[in-house]
Amino acid sequence: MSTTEQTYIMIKPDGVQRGLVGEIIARFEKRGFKLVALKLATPSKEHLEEHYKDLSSKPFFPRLIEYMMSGPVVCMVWEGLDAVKTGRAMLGATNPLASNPGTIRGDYALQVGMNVCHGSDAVETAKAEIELWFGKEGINQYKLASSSWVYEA
Ligand code: IDP
Ligand code: MG
Repeated sequence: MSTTEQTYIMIKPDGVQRGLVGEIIARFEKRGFKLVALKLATPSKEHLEEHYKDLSSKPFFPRLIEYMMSGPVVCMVWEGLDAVKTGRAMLGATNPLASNPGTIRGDYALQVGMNVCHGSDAVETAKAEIELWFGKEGINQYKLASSSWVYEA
Protein backbone atom coordinates (compact mmCIF):
# COMPACT_ATOMS: atom_id res chain seq x y z
CA MET A 1 0.00 0.00 0.00
CA SER A 2 1.47 3.37 -1.02
CA THR A 3 1.10 6.22 1.41
CA THR A 4 1.96 9.91 1.52
CA GLU A 5 5.30 10.21 3.27
CA GLN A 6 8.06 12.68 3.98
CA THR A 7 11.69 11.84 3.29
CA TYR A 8 14.93 13.58 4.24
CA ILE A 9 17.15 14.25 1.22
CA MET A 10 20.57 15.87 1.70
CA ILE A 11 22.95 17.02 -1.03
CA LYS A 12 26.41 16.16 0.29
CA PRO A 13 29.44 18.53 0.09
CA ASP A 14 30.59 17.08 -3.26
CA GLY A 15 27.13 17.63 -4.75
CA VAL A 16 27.17 21.27 -3.63
CA GLN A 17 30.74 21.89 -4.85
CA ARG A 18 30.07 20.27 -8.21
CA GLY A 19 27.07 22.49 -8.89
CA LEU A 20 24.47 19.73 -8.69
CA VAL A 21 22.07 21.46 -6.26
CA GLY A 22 19.68 22.73 -8.94
CA GLU A 23 19.82 19.47 -10.85
CA ILE A 24 18.95 17.35 -7.83
CA ILE A 25 16.16 19.66 -6.66
CA ALA A 26 14.76 19.69 -10.21
CA ARG A 27 14.54 15.91 -10.29
CA PHE A 28 12.39 15.80 -7.15
CA GLU A 29 10.25 18.75 -8.33
CA LYS A 30 9.67 17.24 -11.77
CA ARG A 31 8.78 13.84 -10.32
CA GLY A 32 5.86 15.54 -8.57
CA PHE A 33 7.12 15.69 -5.00
CA LYS A 34 6.42 18.71 -2.78
CA LEU A 35 9.30 20.59 -1.15
CA VAL A 36 8.35 21.19 2.49
CA ALA A 37 11.74 22.20 3.99
CA LEU A 38 15.05 23.47 2.58
CA LYS A 39 18.28 24.97 3.96
CA LEU A 40 22.02 25.20 3.34
CA ALA A 41 23.86 24.12 6.48
CA THR A 42 27.33 23.50 7.86
CA PRO A 43 26.60 20.88 10.53
CA SER A 44 28.83 20.15 13.50
CA LYS A 45 30.77 16.92 13.90
CA GLU A 46 28.41 15.86 16.69
CA HIS A 47 25.36 16.49 14.50
CA LEU A 48 26.80 14.35 11.69
CA GLU A 49 27.82 11.60 14.11
CA GLU A 50 24.21 11.54 15.32
CA HIS A 51 22.89 11.40 11.74
CA TYR A 52 25.15 8.47 10.90
CA LYS A 53 25.15 6.82 14.37
CA ASP A 54 24.08 3.43 12.94
CA LEU A 55 27.40 3.32 11.08
CA SER A 56 29.63 4.35 14.01
CA SER A 57 31.33 0.94 14.23
CA LYS A 58 32.22 0.84 10.51
CA PRO A 59 35.88 1.30 9.55
CA PHE A 60 34.94 4.08 7.12
CA PHE A 61 33.02 6.09 9.78
CA PRO A 62 35.78 8.67 10.54
CA ARG A 63 36.31 9.32 6.81
CA LEU A 64 32.55 9.57 6.28
CA ILE A 65 32.27 12.25 8.97
CA GLU A 66 35.31 14.09 7.54
CA TYR A 67 33.74 13.98 4.05
CA MET A 68 30.43 15.29 5.35
CA MET A 69 32.25 18.14 7.15
CA SER A 70 34.22 19.18 4.05
CA GLY A 71 31.66 21.82 3.01
CA PRO A 72 28.06 22.91 3.35
CA VAL A 73 25.22 20.51 2.65
CA VAL A 74 21.71 21.16 1.35
CA CYS A 75 19.04 19.74 3.64
CA MET A 76 15.56 19.08 2.29
CA VAL A 77 12.32 17.38 3.12
CA TRP A 78 10.25 16.14 0.18
CA GLU A 79 6.67 14.93 0.56
CA GLY A 80 4.50 12.72 -1.61
CA LEU A 81 3.35 9.24 -2.53
CA ASP A 82 5.89 6.63 -1.42
CA ALA A 83 8.48 9.41 -1.02
CA VAL A 84 10.95 7.34 1.03
CA LYS A 85 11.20 4.34 -1.28
CA THR A 86 10.94 6.44 -4.45
CA GLY A 87 13.58 8.84 -3.15
CA ARG A 88 15.95 5.89 -2.63
CA ALA A 89 15.20 4.65 -6.15
CA MET A 90 15.96 8.12 -7.56
CA LEU A 91 19.29 8.13 -5.66
CA GLY A 92 20.45 4.72 -6.87
CA ALA A 93 22.62 2.19 -5.07
CA THR A 94 24.99 3.28 -2.26
CA ASN A 95 27.98 2.41 -4.46
CA PRO A 96 27.67 4.59 -7.57
CA LEU A 97 29.33 1.95 -9.76
CA ALA A 98 26.32 -0.26 -8.99
CA SER A 99 23.78 2.57 -9.54
CA ASN A 100 21.73 2.46 -12.71
CA PRO A 101 22.14 5.29 -15.22
CA GLY A 102 19.18 7.62 -14.76
CA THR A 103 19.64 7.69 -11.01
CA ILE A 104 21.39 10.59 -9.26
CA ARG A 105 24.40 8.52 -8.19
CA GLY A 106 24.34 6.57 -11.48
CA ASP A 107 24.54 9.80 -13.44
CA TYR A 108 26.87 11.90 -11.29
CA ALA A 109 29.15 9.72 -9.13
CA LEU A 110 31.76 6.96 -9.29
CA GLN A 111 32.83 6.18 -5.71
CA VAL A 112 30.95 5.29 -2.53
CA GLY A 113 32.84 7.89 -0.47
CA MET A 114 31.74 10.67 -2.89
CA ASN A 115 28.19 9.67 -3.72
CA VAL A 116 26.62 13.15 -3.93
CA CYS A 117 23.33 12.71 -2.09
CA HIS A 118 21.68 11.13 0.96
CA GLY A 119 18.14 9.79 1.24
CA SER A 120 16.30 8.24 4.19
CA ASP A 121 16.08 4.44 4.00
CA ALA A 122 12.75 3.89 5.81
CA VAL A 123 9.76 5.88 7.04
CA GLU A 124 10.87 5.62 10.68
CA THR A 125 14.42 6.70 9.80
CA ALA A 126 12.99 9.62 7.82
CA LYS A 127 11.02 10.80 10.86
CA ALA A 128 14.13 10.73 13.05
CA GLU A 129 16.27 12.48 10.40
CA ILE A 130 13.65 15.19 9.80
CA GLU A 131 13.50 15.80 13.57
CA LEU A 132 17.32 15.93 13.77
CA TRP A 133 17.73 18.39 10.87
CA PHE A 134 14.52 20.44 11.04
CA GLY A 135 13.26 19.88 14.60
CA LYS A 136 13.82 23.55 15.51
CA GLU A 137 12.51 25.20 12.31
CA GLY A 138 9.68 22.77 11.57
CA ILE A 139 8.20 21.73 8.25
CA ASN A 140 6.04 23.85 5.93
CA GLN A 141 2.44 22.95 5.18
CA TYR A 142 0.79 24.07 1.95
CA LYS A 143 -1.12 22.75 -1.02
CA LEU A 144 0.99 22.40 -4.13
CA ALA A 145 -0.82 23.99 -7.10
CA SER A 146 0.20 21.14 -9.42
CA SER A 147 -1.02 18.36 -7.13
CA SER A 148 -4.31 17.83 -9.00
CA TRP A 149 -2.22 17.16 -12.14
CA VAL A 150 0.11 14.72 -10.37
CA TYR A 151 -2.43 12.74 -8.32
CA GLU A 152 -5.63 11.15 -9.58
CA ALA A 153 -8.84 12.47 -8.01
P1 IDP B 1 23.17 5.05 1.90
O1 IDP B 1 23.73 6.45 1.85
O2 IDP B 1 22.93 4.52 0.51
O3 IDP B 1 21.97 4.92 2.80
P2 IDP B 1 24.71 3.76 4.02
O4 IDP B 1 25.07 2.32 4.07
O5 IDP B 1 23.68 4.27 4.96
O6 IDP B 1 24.31 4.09 2.49
O7 IDP B 1 26.07 4.57 4.21
C1 IDP B 1 26.03 5.96 4.43
C2 IDP B 1 27.11 6.62 3.62
O8 IDP B 1 28.38 6.16 4.08
C3 IDP B 1 27.12 6.28 2.13
O9 IDP B 1 26.21 7.04 1.37
C4 IDP B 1 28.54 6.56 1.76
O10 IDP B 1 28.78 7.98 1.61
C5 IDP B 1 29.29 6.09 3.01
N1 IDP B 1 29.72 4.71 2.85
C6 IDP B 1 28.98 3.59 2.91
N2 IDP B 1 29.72 2.48 2.72
C7 IDP B 1 30.98 2.92 2.53
C8 IDP B 1 32.23 2.25 2.27
O11 IDP B 1 32.30 1.03 2.17
N3 IDP B 1 33.30 3.06 2.15
C9 IDP B 1 33.26 4.41 2.24
N4 IDP B 1 32.11 5.08 2.48
C10 IDP B 1 30.99 4.34 2.62
MG1 MG C 1 21.79 5.08 4.83
